[in-house]
Amino acid sequence: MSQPQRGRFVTFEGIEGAGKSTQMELLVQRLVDAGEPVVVTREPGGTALGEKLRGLLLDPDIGQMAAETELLLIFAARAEHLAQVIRPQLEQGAWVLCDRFTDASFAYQGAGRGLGSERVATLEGWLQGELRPDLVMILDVPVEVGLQRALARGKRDRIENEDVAFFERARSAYLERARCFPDRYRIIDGAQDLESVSTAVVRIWDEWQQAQGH
Ligand code: Z5A
Repeated sequence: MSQPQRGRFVTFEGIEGAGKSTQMELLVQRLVDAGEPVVVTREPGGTALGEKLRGLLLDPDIGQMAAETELLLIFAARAEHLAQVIRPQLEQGAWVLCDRFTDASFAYQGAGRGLGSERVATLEGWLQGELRPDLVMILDVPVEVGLQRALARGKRDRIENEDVAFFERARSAYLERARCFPDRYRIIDGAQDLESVSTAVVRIWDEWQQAQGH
């Protein structure tokens, strides 16, 4: 029996309130409508253990946590996610759409917390080997816009309690990564109205799929 072709791994990134979840749902619907096998997941999380770790990471009652602890907990959840969901699903030929992945660690822990990109890259290399997202959609919004949208939902989680400078560093890190790897990254202006953002996402998606020969 022939092996299924490896699936595709697509991630959505951006600071809080950038519109990742909203736009991911839109693409999921397109893939489902086309009859494609789709797995929708998120980080931190995506497995039973990962969701428990997410609860700890975002719990405002925990308060301060050493940046190293935060990074290692995130990668612990990621190791489980890779083993239980991402790798097996890609091997079976599924489209794996993930709300945040390792770019968020470069942005939030590497830049936001100031741990630097080398430590993140070391863990990335150890746990992921050669595995990287095939496409990273970065929804880019000014920090004030993102925080306003996110905070309109109510209670802040532990990371949302950070100051504006933290999110500015995270935003800059995302944009820098997109500049470094233009073949796999796309930046979308997420500050536009919902319909304009969706149109931009779909256009990028269609162009990318064409370039992939789909
Ligand atoms: N984290 C980390 O530090 N390191 C890591 O490696 C990873 C994660 C993987 C949880 O992530 C936290 O984990 C996150 C980073 C950290 N920090 N925090 N806090 P998350 O993705 O679950 O949490 P989030 O970024 O806070 O999600 P979010 O605020 O829901 O953002 P979003 O998914 O980009 O936005 P949304 O849910 O699609 O939209 C937010 C609201 O804006 C909603 O009411 C929408 O209706 C509205 N919206 C969306 N688009 C628009 C437009 N275009 N116009 C107007 N309103 C809009």
